[in-house]
Amino acid sequence: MENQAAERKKIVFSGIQPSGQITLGNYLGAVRNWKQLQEEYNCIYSIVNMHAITVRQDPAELKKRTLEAYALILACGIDPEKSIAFIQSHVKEHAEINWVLACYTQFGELSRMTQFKDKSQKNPDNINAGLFTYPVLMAGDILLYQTDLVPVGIDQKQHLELARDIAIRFNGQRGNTFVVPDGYIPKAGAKIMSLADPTKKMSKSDPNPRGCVYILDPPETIIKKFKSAVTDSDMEVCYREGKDGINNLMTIYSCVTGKTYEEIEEEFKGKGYGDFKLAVGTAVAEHLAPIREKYNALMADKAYLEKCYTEGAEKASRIARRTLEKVYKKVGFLPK
Ligand code: ATP
Ligand code: LTN
Repeated sequence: MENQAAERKKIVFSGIQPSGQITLGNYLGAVRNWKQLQEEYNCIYSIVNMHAITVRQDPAELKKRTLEAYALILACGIDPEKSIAFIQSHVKEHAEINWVLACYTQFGELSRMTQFKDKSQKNPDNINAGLFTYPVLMAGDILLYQTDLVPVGIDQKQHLELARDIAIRFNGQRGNTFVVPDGYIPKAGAKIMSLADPTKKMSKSDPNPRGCVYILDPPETIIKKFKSAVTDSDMEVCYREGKDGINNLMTIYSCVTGKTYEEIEEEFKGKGYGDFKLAVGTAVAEHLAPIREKYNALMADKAYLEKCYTEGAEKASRIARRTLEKVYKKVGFLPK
């Protein structure tokens, strides 16, 4: 029995919204780890287009971005032979489990979600019910696959804790049904800040593109954005409280080069911020160049992408269906 448990490969699930162009923050906080995890675990990754419509999206644009985001995660190293990569709306079980889980989630719990408060403030004319129940849909994504580990940036920690609470509650009331998932939040890169305002998270729906580095930005644009990154009036490249801009650049540099903060401080001792910003920009541009190339090749082969996401949805649905059937039985829905 013990052996059997040890032998079961852990399941990883994560998702990304096609709500804008994928940023360096999404990459360092999440997608980069997705690639590494697939060597060791059974990984399932989704382009969560159902989550994206909690904020108004132009339909043609959403459709285009969904395919682009799918191609981009493959370009970042997600291998559709090793992992399951699919588009959320293609697997109807996500919408179905959402209803049941919504009935196991409290209004008060959802009212405490900081992302809901932030997004309601940003979109005061469209505080829709979907935006409010967004974390339930996310809990469903995770719980449908009996997920053990969820690689996300730190901003998703609260949603993840809610998913755990919902699983524990459902298991407690209806008997063991779901694996209770754990988060997998990277030590470095879990919250990359905007280059234009280093007190704010780099976010793909930020209307100001200056603060955001997009994975598909050409090298010159990346270097230009880093050159104009907001820092401080100090001169020293060192990681210290209050130096938000420099700390952010050091984190990014460390993530793409593997150097420690001490090594970075040593490398830029006696040099100005100008040299440092150029070095970070160049390192990021070099790191992202192969991803951009691979992306362009994938986008030129739409038939291959279609084959991958169709097969991905079939594989995902097979797993999701088993959990959904179990859930329907546990809540007492009469079988067809
Ligand atoms: P939006 O601005 O539309 O809310 P987003 O940029 O926050 O989008 P999501 O699709 O919601 O991106 O998130 C995808 C993944 O990227 C999540 O795991 C999230 O935690 C992570 N992530 C998002 N922004 C950052 C960031 N600035 N630093 C590190 N990780 C991030
Ligand atoms: N809410 C997440 C996206 C997301 C997700 C998930 C992440 C939707 N479903 C399931 C991990 C697991 C976000 O990044 N904003």
